[in-house]
Order: sequence, then C-alpha cells, then structure tokens
Amino acid sequence: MSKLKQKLAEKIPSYRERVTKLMKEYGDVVVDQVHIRQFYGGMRGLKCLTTDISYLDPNEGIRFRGYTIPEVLEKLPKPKGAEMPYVEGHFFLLLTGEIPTQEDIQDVVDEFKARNRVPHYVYDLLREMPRDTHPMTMFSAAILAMQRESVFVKRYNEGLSKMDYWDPYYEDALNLLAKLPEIAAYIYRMKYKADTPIASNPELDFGANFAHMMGIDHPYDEVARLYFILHSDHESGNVSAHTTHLVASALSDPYYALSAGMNGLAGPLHGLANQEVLRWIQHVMDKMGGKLPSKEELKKFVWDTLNSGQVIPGYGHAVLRKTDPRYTAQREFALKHLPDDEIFQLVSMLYEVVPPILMEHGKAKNPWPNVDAHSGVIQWHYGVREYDFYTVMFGVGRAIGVLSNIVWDRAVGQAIERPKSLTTDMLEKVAGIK
Ligand code: FAM
Repeated sequence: MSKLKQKLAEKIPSYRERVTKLMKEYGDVVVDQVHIRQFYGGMRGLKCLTTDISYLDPNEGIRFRGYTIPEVLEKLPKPKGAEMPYVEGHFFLLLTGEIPTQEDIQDVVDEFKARNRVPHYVYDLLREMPRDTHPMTMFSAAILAMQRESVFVKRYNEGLSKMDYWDPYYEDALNLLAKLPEIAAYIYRMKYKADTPIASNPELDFGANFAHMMGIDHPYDEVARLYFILHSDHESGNVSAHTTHLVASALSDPYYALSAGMNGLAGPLHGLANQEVLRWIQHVMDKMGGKLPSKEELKKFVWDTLNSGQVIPGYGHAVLRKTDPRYTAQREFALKHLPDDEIFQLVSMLYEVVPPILMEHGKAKNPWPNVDAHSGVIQWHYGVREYDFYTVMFGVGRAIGVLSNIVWDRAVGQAIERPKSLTTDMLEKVAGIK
C-alpha cells in the first residue's frame, strides 16, 4: 500500500467517530435557517454542506486544510531549484491535512507515474470529434470515456462493504488525476498546434510534465504548478465541486462524477469566466486598434458592458467580499515575471477602474476581482493564446480538490443527496400571501 493510502487509512477511523458522534448525539442541533430568497437565489449562503479539505472565508479567501495560499506556497516542498511547490505535495496536503515531506511527495510522484498511461481509445475518441468542438467538451468526454476503467464499479459489483467504498474511490481518483495533464496537453496540441502532441516525460513532476507536453519552456512549469494549486479547491458549494459531490453521492464512480463537475465548470459564470476575461480584453484592444486604452477610455468600456446588461467577467463572487487571494498570488507572479506585458498592464488598470464602477453600479455584492480576472493574462504571455483552452487547465487543477473531496465523502459515509422541493404555491402560503 502506498504511504499516502496508508496515511488515509490511519486517519479515517477517528474522522468516522467524530461524524458518528455529531450525527447520533447532535443530529437535531439547528445550524442555519432557510429564507425564501435562497429558494430562488441559488441557495446563496445556506450552510448545508461540509468538507474539511478547504474553507472559504468571505474576507480572507480560501484556506486549504487551514493554510492560506501564501502559507501553502511557502510550506510545501518544491522540486530542486523551483519557485513553486510540487502539485503532488498539494494533493497530499488536501487528502491528509498534513504538509508532506520530500519522501511523502516522492511516493505520490511514483504513484502518478505508475498510473499515467492514457488508454488509446481516449485518443481515438478525441480525434474523431470535430476539431472545432470546445476543448472542455473534449476534456469532459475523455474523462467519461474512461469510466470503463473504474475500480470502484468492479469492486462494487463484486460486493463491497460500505466501510470500504473510499478505497476504490481513492484508486479511481489517482488513476484519473495521473492522466489529466496528458489528456489536457494532447487536446491543446491536437487542436491548436497542428496536431503535434508531445510525449510525456516520466522524469518530470506533474506541473513540469504538463509544461513539457504543452511545448512551453521554463518558467511555464512554475506557472503550471501555481495554476493547478490555486485552482484546486474552493470549499464544496461552488458548481464544479458541488456537482462532483452530488453525482458521486449516488455512488456513480469518480469518472462519472468528475466529468459532470467539469461540465459545470464550463459555464461562463464559473470556470469559463477566465476565457471570457481574455475575450473581453481582446475586444477592448481591437476597438483601440491594438493600443492600450487610457483610464477614461477603459471606464467607458466597463460602463458600456454593464449598460448592455452584461457582467464584467472576472469580477464579483458568490462568497468572497475582498480581492481573491488567488488573484493576488497570480498578480505577484506577474509583477515578478511579466511586469512589462501589455495585457498585464491592462489587467492592472482594470483592477483600479472596475471596483469603483461596480460599487457605483450598485448591484454586485463584491466589486473585487476573482481568480479568473488574472489567470488568462499569464497564459497569454507564455503563448497560450487560444483562450477557450483556459478552462481545461482550471479543470485539471479543480480535479485535485474535488476528487480529494469525494474520497472523503465515501470515507465518512456521506449519504445520497436529496434535498426537498416546495412549490411556489407552498412558498406563498409560508409567506402568508395565500
Ligand atoms: N458585473 C456585473 N454585474 C455583476 C457582477 C459583475 N462582475 N457580479 C455580480 N453582478 C450582479 C449580478 O449579475 C446580480 O445581478 P441581478 O440582481 O440583476 O441578477 C447582482 O450583481 C447581485 O449578484 P451577487 O449576489 O453579487 O453575485 P452572485 O452570487 O449572484 O454571482 C458571480 C456571483 C461570480 C456569478 C457574479 O459575480 C458574476 O457573474 N461575475 C462575473 C463572472 C465571473 O467572474 N465568474 C467567475 C467566478 C469565479 F470565482 C469562478 O467560479 N471561477
């Protein structure tokens, strides 16, 4: 058994005890109340989910297993000479709650290497799809196509105790994660780089291997590591995490669940926003004849977008009420590595211009930028200019978090999800209108 799995096996019993105690002895304790606005308002703010992998504070932003982003970037071990930590180490942290040693990380690196061969039929499937298919559709379809490999399905059909569900879920999660960088890079090179895929290099870590298969030199390996870590998890109520959790709650295996989660990530209000940001910026640059706009001109573009009933992509958030620390981490990287990049300058200008306008506009509860306002500019700088691919990279990162979550869902015996609906008539009666 790998050290990672061993560590999980050791941790699960005490978690189960805590959950059993809460359920049996405190099951009737009231945590929150439901308001009518939440029925139609996307259940915003309703406290009814649980995860120990990450927690999103509205003012502070995300903490992964209790660690802020700067702490994660500082504390996690890094490959020799690297600026950014091992993605493998971050996965270890999310799954176990512990900062791994170099030895722990090597164990995960070896685990991924042993599982990274992508079945040939995945390539056949991708090649058969029309080339103008959106890369998120290709990515999700590739994940779904591999469902026949599920260890969980095989073990479940053989007769598996509920106590052991987490074990084959873990196997599926690792088998899947190990293959995602190659699938993503293959889609990119097939679709946008004249069909010239680059073979994986077994000597490289998760992030560096992705950069290698994309065909982009250093420091893109650092970008890949940073990007996958930042996008990994954002507690469990966001669309991609919640969808993955919901589908897995029916004991659909991790392939079905992750593919579904990726379909949610592909929405413009969620993961597709990074593509929308670059599309919006290009539109501004085109209108300016390729030149940077002045602040006044930029303000006009922002107001025009709002007045035409559209959202400013990359700004606002359902939970956050401050600048997203994932935005800040990318901004710090950009200030160090690409301070003179024109698009970065435009993104910086937007940071000054948009929040006061959104405040004046008076609708968005959070006028500050989220992760997606910044991720595209760094990709653009390193030559990944096909912005409809950006959400696929978000997806590789997000898989790390949502798969960790569903392994733990099975470990603590989370039930099939089934909230209760009411009709509008019933709500009107509750409101006293009828
Ligand atoms: N530009 C213009 N209007 C905005 C806005 C923005 N960036 N953000 C929110 N609003 C509007 C929103 O459309 C709503 O209007 P209506 O009352 O007319 O429906 C109003 O402000 C109140 O919304 P809210 O409560 O502040 O936000 P929600 O929780 O409903 O929605 C977001 C949150 C993220 C969907 C929303 O802020 C948005 O559409 N932002 C732009 C798209 C984006 O950047 N998405 C990526 C989010 C990211 F974190 C991720 O998931 N990857």
